[in-house]
Amino acid sequence: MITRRTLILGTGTVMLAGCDSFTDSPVLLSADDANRFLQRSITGRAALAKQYRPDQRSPIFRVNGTANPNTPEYYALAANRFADWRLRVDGLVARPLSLSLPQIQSLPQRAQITRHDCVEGWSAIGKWQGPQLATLLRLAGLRDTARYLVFHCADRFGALPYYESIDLVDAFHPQTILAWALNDRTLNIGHGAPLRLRVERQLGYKHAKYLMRIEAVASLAGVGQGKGGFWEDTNGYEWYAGI
Ligand SMILES: Nc1nc2c(c(=O)[nH]1)N[C@H]1C(S)=C(S)[C@@H](COP(=O)(O)O)O[C@H]1N2
Ligand SMILES: [Mo]
Repeated sequence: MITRRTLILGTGTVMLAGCDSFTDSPVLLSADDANRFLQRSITGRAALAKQYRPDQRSPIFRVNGTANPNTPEYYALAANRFADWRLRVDGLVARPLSLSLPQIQSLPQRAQITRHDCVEGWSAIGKWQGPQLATLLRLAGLRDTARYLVFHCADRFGALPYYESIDLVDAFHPQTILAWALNDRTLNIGHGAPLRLRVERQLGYKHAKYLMRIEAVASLAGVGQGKGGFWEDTNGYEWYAGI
């Protein structure tokens, strides 16, 4: 095991200085090896999802899963154009938040054109806009014990509420945003109005629509049926649906 690593980038040879616990000798890498090492480290979980040009957007972006939550509570919120809707951010945070849509829209914004991949076998490219989830988490102040973010949605599938969860690596990934706009228009009900998660390194079912509450938790065991999401609980889908 290498316990201490410093990359010294030179012109010809690149030295990866550190202590190998067995030999205690410095590890020397050729420039090619070093490039491979760097490439591996940036294609890990922190790597960005591919972004596309505006002209590559799909002419039609399908609506999938719930197309309208169809509950009296959601109807009332939608009837008032979500003026009374609030996003709660709570659980293991120092400062619980309750944010209106205009407040969310006035935070620093990120826009990205990405491809959505659904396990059911379709994809679509669209432009999503909203604040980074990281911005809200910094406002709320995550406690040290927090390990996952749970996204509670307004809709139900049968008797069960839709929910999803991600870990802190995805929560603080720069492309993880809370989107209120698709293709430069306010999100419609089909696509998850007023706010939905975009977690671009994972499959479609992780991108929770109709967000009501984001809860920071230490464990997923007590949430839903314990597997971290509606499809994970009911159909055995993978919790980590990386693409
Ligand atoms: N709340 C909620 N979020 C959801 C779903 C859902 O049914 N309810 N379906 C998921 C699935 S399987 C996909 S592919 C995408 C579809 O998003 P879209 O309707 O904007 O295409 O939303 C995901 N998020
Ligand atoms: Mo999906």
